[in-house]
Amino acid sequence: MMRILLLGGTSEASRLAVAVADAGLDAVFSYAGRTAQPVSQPLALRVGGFGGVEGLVTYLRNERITHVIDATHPFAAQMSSNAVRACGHAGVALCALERPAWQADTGDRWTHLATLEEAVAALPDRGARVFLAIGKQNLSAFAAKPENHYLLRLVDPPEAPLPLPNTSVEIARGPFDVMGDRSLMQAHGITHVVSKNAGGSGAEAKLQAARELGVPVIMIARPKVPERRVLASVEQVMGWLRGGADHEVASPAERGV
Ligand code: 3Y8
Ligand code: NAP
Repeated sequence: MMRILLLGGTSEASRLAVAVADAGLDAVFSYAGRTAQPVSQPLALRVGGFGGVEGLVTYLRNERITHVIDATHPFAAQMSSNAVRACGHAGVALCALERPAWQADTGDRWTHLATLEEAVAALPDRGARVFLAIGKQNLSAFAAKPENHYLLRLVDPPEAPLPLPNTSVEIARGPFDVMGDRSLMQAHGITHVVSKNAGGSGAEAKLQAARELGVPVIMIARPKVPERRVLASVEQVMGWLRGGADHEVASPAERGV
């Protein structure tokens, strides 16, 4: 009897949850519990970590999960890695629903960097007005350059003091639109945008706004995650679920690539 664990937290996960609910499939939607009021979902909900790989194996067995869909964010590398290991250990089918990385377009002024630390190093030492649109978890790396002004966009008001002295804080949950991001960046006289290569449409507006304003973008590449079957659309995932976990879209390893 099919029972699905949907690891959520992205727009794609929310769209998939609707398709899974509409198909009447037995599924649980999982949030990490990073935000105070995550958007509601049309599936049974669980919130919080599982307790590492072992905790996830126990959960999969206790809840008789037959399929895991990792629809988390491309930067949620720890969750994705745990899912690969736990599903391998528990013999549960796994696929990832992942949106393609953004590609620079003509007129874009992007600098591609591999890590957060390289992004900090790429900023001026002082005098820049930086739109740090990377959330809350990675702000402390930018304390290495305290003499810039940082515009932070956070989902919830910060509970602890921020690790940066010169900040403006915008509390907002995406998805965002170009008009809004453009006027936000103009209002704050932004000279640089720092972005993770999240892909998808929910966070893309700032890149379009930067292009229109001629503002350079520091683009942080995605972290590596272990090999697993990756699907690119809700329809492909539904096909995978209908077709049974063991055939349909073969994983790259199965295709010998
Ligand atoms: C808790 C669930 C949906 C999902 C919406 C997407 C779009 C809007 C854009 C910017 C970039 C950022 C951030 C962002 C976006 C979507 C998507 C996306 C980026 C929520 C959500 C949870 C989170 C966690 C949060 C992180 C933070 C990252 C803000 C809900 C709203 C910056 C990623 O305060 C914190 O601790 C926030 C932490 C992880 C990255 C970070 O390191 O701080 N997302 N975001 C999920 C959970 O608990 O499991 O609250 O409703 C979901 C969404 N955020 O259903 O419509 O699909 O990407 N999320 C980034 O891209 O860099 C904002 O400001 O331009
Ligand atoms: P992460 O660093 O990869 O994961 C850290 C730990 O958080 C995991 O080991 C797991 O704890 C727990 N966790 C993460 N996602 C979970 C989920 N969906 N359900 C249950 N537990 C989860 O993850 P993150 O980058 O903090 O992302 C957390 C959530 O925010 C995810 O749902 C992700 O989709 C969403 N999100 C993240 C970003 C981003 O930029 N990172 C952007 C948009 C949305 P245990 O080890 O205890 O199981």
